[in-house]
Amino acid sequence: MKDLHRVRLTMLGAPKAGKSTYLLAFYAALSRGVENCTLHETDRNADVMLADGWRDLGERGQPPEETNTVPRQHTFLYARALNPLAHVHWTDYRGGALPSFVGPDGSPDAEQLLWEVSQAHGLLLVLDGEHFRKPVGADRREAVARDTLTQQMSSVVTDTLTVRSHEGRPLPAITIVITKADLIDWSGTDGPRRLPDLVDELRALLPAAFAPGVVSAVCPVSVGALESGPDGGVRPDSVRPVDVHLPLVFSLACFFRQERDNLNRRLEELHAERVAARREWAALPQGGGWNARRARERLATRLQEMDRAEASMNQWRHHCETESGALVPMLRHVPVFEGGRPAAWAGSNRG
Ligand SMILES: Nc1nc2c(ncn2[C@@H]2O[C@H](COP(=O)(O)OP(=O)(O)OP(=O)(O)O)[C@@H](O)[C@H]2O)c(=O)[nH]1
Ligand SMILES: [Mg+2]
Repeated sequence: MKDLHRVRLTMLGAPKAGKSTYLLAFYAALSRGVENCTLHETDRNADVMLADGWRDLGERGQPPEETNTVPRQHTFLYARALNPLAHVHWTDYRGGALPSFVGPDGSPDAEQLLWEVSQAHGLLLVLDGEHFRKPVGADRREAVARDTLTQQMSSVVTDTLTVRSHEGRPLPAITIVITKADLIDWSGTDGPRRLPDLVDELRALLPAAFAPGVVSAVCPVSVGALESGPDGGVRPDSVRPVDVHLPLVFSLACFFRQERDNLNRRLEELHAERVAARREWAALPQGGGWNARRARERLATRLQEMDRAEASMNQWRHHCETESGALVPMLRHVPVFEGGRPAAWAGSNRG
């Protein structure tokens, strides 16, 4: 299994936004499998902890403990149709890490969070759906930005986007995860909320997610209404996860598309190199002496190396194409954007 891709995902969100509960539901759904896609925590103890956490919520109505300053790190093995494809690195931070200071007087988890953001293939910006029950117009925008920490998120995200653009490194895919979507009235007669309106409100709160060159998606998710029972815990029958797999599906689809595009670029460069080597070969004097023979041998070896590199890159390219091809249709109801415009290749924009 040494040829697996490594995918780094970083989740940012305010305290109590629902990150840890979401992670439990997400793992419960994907360890069981969704449309042939599965995840498995590679560390047996961490796997048991996640499964226990989910059981505690469902059976005893006990929500996860508040995350402390030691982040919980996970490495999941992602497989599709039982083929292991990638190691997904995912860390659960306390919400308090985002607005904390870094450096000698700051929190170590805040420092680690910033480093992870700078390396991540995908960022999951977690916003509590509680704030989006009603439209977020100009009158409430600053208050919601304060409570959801979108101000801090924007600053951290803008920093990594500008640095990476400057260095010519790929930009992270951004998923705006709206947790507790069960609290939002999507269908009622009394002024139901519409997803496109929510997206417009998010453009104003998190413009970085809609910046040029950025691929982003908006995913409302829910773990269930988590209603309180008579004993004060959560009623087990109110645990009902909806769409919790979609942020991962989107992040992986973007990863495989980005890898494919990257390989396409490298294959083009290889093609240009091959044309140059053939031209060099043709320019050598016919027959020629020792020097020309040596040059021909050297060029023949280079061309053989290029053939091998091309074959392996084509194989990976095909693999990435197949994987993104399998994941993209699962995003049919997800609003996906490229540079802030609906992405023609995905989601609800696809014909
Ligand atoms: N209605 C509803 N409540 C939820 C949902 N997900 C989480 N909650 C509630 O939100 C609260 C906070 O959840 P956590 O998962 O601990 O939040 P967190 O973001 O990990 O918090 P910190 O670790 O302190 O940063 C808990 O009381 C959960 O029961 C959901 O999908 N629906
Ligand atoms: Mg937590």
